[in-house]
Amino acid sequence: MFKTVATTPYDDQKPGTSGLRKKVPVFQQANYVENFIQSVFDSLEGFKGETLVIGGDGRYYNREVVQIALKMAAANGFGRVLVGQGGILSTPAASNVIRKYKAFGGLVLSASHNPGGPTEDFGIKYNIGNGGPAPEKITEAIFARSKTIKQYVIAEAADIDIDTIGKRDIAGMTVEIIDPVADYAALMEELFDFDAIRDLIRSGFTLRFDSMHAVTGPYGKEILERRLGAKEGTCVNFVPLPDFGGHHPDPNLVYAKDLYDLMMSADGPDFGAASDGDGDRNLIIGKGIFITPSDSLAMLAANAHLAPGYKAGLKGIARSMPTSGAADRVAEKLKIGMYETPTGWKFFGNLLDAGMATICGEESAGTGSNHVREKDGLWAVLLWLNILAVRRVSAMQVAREHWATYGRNYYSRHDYEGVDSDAANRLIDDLRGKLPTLPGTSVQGLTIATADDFAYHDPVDKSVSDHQGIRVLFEGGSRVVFRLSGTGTSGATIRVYVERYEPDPKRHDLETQGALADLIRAAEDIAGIKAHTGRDKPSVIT
Ligand code: VG1
Ligand code: CO
Repeated sequence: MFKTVATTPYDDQKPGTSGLRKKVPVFQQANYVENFIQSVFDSLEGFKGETLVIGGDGRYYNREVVQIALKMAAANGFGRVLVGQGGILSTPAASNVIRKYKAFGGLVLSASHNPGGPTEDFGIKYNIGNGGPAPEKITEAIFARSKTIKQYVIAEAADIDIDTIGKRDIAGMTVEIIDPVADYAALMEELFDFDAIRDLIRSGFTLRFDSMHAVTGPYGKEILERRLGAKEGTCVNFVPLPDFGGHHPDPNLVYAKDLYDLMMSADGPDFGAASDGDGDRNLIIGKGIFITPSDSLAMLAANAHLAPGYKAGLKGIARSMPTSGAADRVAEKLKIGMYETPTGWKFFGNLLDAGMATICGEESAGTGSNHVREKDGLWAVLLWLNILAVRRVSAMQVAREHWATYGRNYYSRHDYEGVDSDAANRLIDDLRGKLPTLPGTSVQGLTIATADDFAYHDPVDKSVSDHQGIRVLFEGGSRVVFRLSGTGTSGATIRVYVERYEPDPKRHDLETQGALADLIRAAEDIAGIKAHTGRDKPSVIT
């Protein structure tokens, strides 16, 4: 019933910021998927007879990998696997299912916001029993194993029906095909005041939710339209497609420009939002105002107590290092802990498990809380709606009042995508070499206060993660941060994060790029992006 298959290692199965991401043809190489999944299982202990969760964002190759993973889970000794119907589970929904059914862990099949299709991206990520991405200790073990793997085990069984809800069997292991939306929707009803949101919508408040042809379509339809009574047509691009309709399912001002343009128009709805390929990111745009993800984190934290799930207040806030300091001011006012972690959700898990943080966020359109251990796009939308339903003001007013109280952190990220990897590494190495000489010097009229290579000391498990981004802080609180992306699949992406703090309400109406112009020039002067890469402007500005 089970067979052992001899294999040879691949040398490139190193999980990045969020799992292993490669082009589909790379995953389609002989034994590539099998090697990685076996390396995952070989890096875990004590799962015999336990439950595994499998689900993905529905992109191209999702269904094939679900079948392989099921057969390998059976051969490796799992007792039961829960699979989202059709192989679908948004990333936050997968996290919830792992927690709710006390699974040992889960395989999340996604390349998130990266494009999908036969020549585009695919990804596999392992999540642990708390529902969150495996910590570095495990991802490092998986990579080490993948470099020495000699064999894998798999059930010799026919593919099983993953499209019909119900219980079946594969080589003696139970497989339960579950509704991908039901458990998640039930959790949202526990956290938020659906009656208040329904009243808001009944009073004429209009919204649009753009699923970008990706996984949140069925979640948005069920929750926003069916349960909360938003009119049909509120959800757009809600049918998940294997190639996301040929688009980038990345909810930012570039790839969700239609939504942005609508929200800036006179007859646009009151509130607009979008989510990414796997449903963990959110884009929030109020009528006439884009809310940066860093600001959204701060505004949600400041108002979270208005939602039933957070009425007891927050224990603490955590943000990734490149995320703006807006949330820090909220934590200061609330007199709660504030934690600064490296990029990637895996670093929040310990803080959430230890009850040190309740809300977490990243500048890359990720916000979430202790309800799961992933960022959660629709959760952020619902928290915004709950806050607006209680306060009965516009998103614009929420933002203006927030800035008046705390000051405004102008913020932008400039990405240089598809850069030659050697050139990108040299740029970072050169920067690192320059760090000791930078403090005290001036660029573009700004004086550098400190400069370092961010290292994170996890306060819970005491692990240390080095080289998590170069930070240059200027006198007065502005800063630029440089790091290389860990989610791309071709060449390198250099990310430059730029931030200026502006306490004066009279200066809260500036255009963002203008407000950051001297810092953007300073970033170029410090890093020599053009000299290293030949690029004189970023490919994406968010
Ligand atoms: C990017 C973002 C990071 C996010 C990660 C996964 O990583 O910057 O904040 O956690 O994507 O997001 P990088 O290494 O490319 O900068 V997603 O929606 O994959 O799940
Ligand atoms: Co995502």
